[in-house]
Amino acid sequence: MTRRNLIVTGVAATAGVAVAARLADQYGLIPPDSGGIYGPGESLTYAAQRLLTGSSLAREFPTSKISKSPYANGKPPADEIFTREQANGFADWKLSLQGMVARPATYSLADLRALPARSQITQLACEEGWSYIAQWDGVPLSHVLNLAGVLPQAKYVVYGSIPIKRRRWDSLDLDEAMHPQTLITYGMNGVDLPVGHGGPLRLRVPRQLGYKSIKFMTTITVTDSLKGIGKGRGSSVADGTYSWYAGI
Ligand SMILES: Nc1nc2c(c(=O)[nH]1)N[C@H]1C(S)=C(S)[C@@H](COP(=O)(O)O)O[C@H]1N2
Ligand SMILES: [Mo]
Repeated sequence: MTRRNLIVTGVAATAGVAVAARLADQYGLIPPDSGGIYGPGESLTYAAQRLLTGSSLAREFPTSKISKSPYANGKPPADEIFTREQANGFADWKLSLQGMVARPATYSLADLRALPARSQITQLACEEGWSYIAQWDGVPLSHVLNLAGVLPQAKYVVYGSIPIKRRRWDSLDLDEAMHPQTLITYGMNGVDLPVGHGGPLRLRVPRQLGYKSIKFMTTITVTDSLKGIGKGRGSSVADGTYSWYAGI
């Protein structure tokens, strides 16, 4: 049987969480939030989506579908560091790339803009039920990861926002991090990424719900384990009540 058949048959025939969990384990597809009451369900969703949808692409739209008034969720940080950076046109904004890489690096916005760019028109869908379509411009995360040289034992890419009071961080498995549509974005709809939408830098992860698209990004860390970070569930929101994997 193919992997796909095996999963479909296994899941459909038994609808058994234990079977699914065993299969997921076999393929190394146990998510960091696999513990607790919802854990087996998280494993089932993550493993099934990874095995069935593989490297599929998020839908891209024509320019005519770009939303006229995209919803900016929340306010830009009222934090002093952010305000100072903003007043300075984000000239000193830095993105650091560290952890399990051969060549750690720090990028300014100008450095990122000098790298090969990609634009894509995708939908941002919030878990609350609203969504909008926009064009995002940036550099594929895979490009900077390849420049840095990801070490063979690495499994996850952790990324986070400016250390304001409520620093937001999240992580992706390497499949999602290396996916061609996962972008470090500095532009939206042809202009600099507005602060309402996470400017000057945000990660766009169009195959997952909006909350994985962290705004005001300053750090990227490559790691083989999420255990020591926060409560070990893979993201600041998964440390709360959200699921780590948010595939659409
Ligand atoms: N730093 C940071 N990133 C964040 C959030 C946040 O509160 N802080 N909210 C997330 C959520 S829940 C969603 S739905 C999207 C909203 O993106 P938007 O403001 O462009 O609509 O940003 C995500 N990224
Ligand atoms: Mo959201």
